[in-house]
Amino acid sequence: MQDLSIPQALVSSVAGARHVMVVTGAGMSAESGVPTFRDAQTGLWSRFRPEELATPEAFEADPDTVWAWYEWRRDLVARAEPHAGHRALAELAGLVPRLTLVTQNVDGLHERAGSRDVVEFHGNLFANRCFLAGHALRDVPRPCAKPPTCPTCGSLVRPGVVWFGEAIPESALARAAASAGDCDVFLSVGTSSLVYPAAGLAHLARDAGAVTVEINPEPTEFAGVATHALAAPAGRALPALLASVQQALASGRA
Ligand code: BJW
Repeated sequence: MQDLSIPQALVSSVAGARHVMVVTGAGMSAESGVPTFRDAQTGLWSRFRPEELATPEAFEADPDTVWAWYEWRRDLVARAEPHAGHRALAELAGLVPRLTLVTQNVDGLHERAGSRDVVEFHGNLFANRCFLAGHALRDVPRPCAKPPTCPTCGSLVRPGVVWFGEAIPESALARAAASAGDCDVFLSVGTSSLVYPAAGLAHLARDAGAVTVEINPEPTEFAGVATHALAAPAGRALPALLASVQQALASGRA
């Protein structure tokens, strides 16, 4: 594989940063074999559009189908492994004074790669709660073909993720917004930059004066306003960035 050249100005910004913020999206997990959100789903699920399954209205209308889609994704994620890009982010956190990692992904791959204190902006596939009262149910035995009922209130159990039209968990939103206003380098990795409020974080950081970076093989609209755009997959760009930052720190060039 050809080496990816990282702009020296970007390396210096990261190596000298006080606070690096990273927001990841579905493209971050693509090289682990987890399809991006808008990639065609395979097999049984190819006739459904994810945007039409990830809503409270879809669950109310057909809970069994929506639950089965999430069970299929849980199986897929349980078999997936973090890749070199996930590991590079975990390692980068040890090189800079502060790194805030916000993920829109619900797959837990950052934590499995060693990242700590990850802000799960859209929840987690394995954290269930009941539909009506939000009672938390972490340990639903699997496999589980149909949504179980809540032992406390009897309502159906749903995946603990944030669907379209639902609010982002308050603490995740507050931490992410505060970090975006405080960071000096902001990396947007593997996201279409279309789904709000997550997509707004990059603009918050840019308006507050951060150096902004997009890593995406298919540049999005944000690439046009970012300080740097690396048109490469996360599994290649992040290890290359990490190696350049390590080199700069070792040679005192930060
Ligand atoms: C690679 C790669 C590789 C490939 N390496 N890259 C402002 C304007 C208009 C609308 C709105 C607005 N504000 C809010 C809205 C409404 C809505 C919204 O944003 N709609 C837009 C579509 C327009 N937002 C909401 O509804 C949010 N809630 C909200 O605003 O609540 C308000 C409220 C307040 C108070 C009370 C009540 C309500 C909630 C959004 C929740 C999104 N949830 C989902 C599902 C999560 C659960 C699940 O997984 O099932 O989150 S939707 C889906 O989109 C998922 C993702 O996290 C999210 C983002 O997708 P992402 O990551 O960008 O993935 P893709 O697939 O789109 O793109 C992948 C990218 O990777 C591509 O660019 C590839 O090129 C790239 N890639 N391989 C690097 N190897």
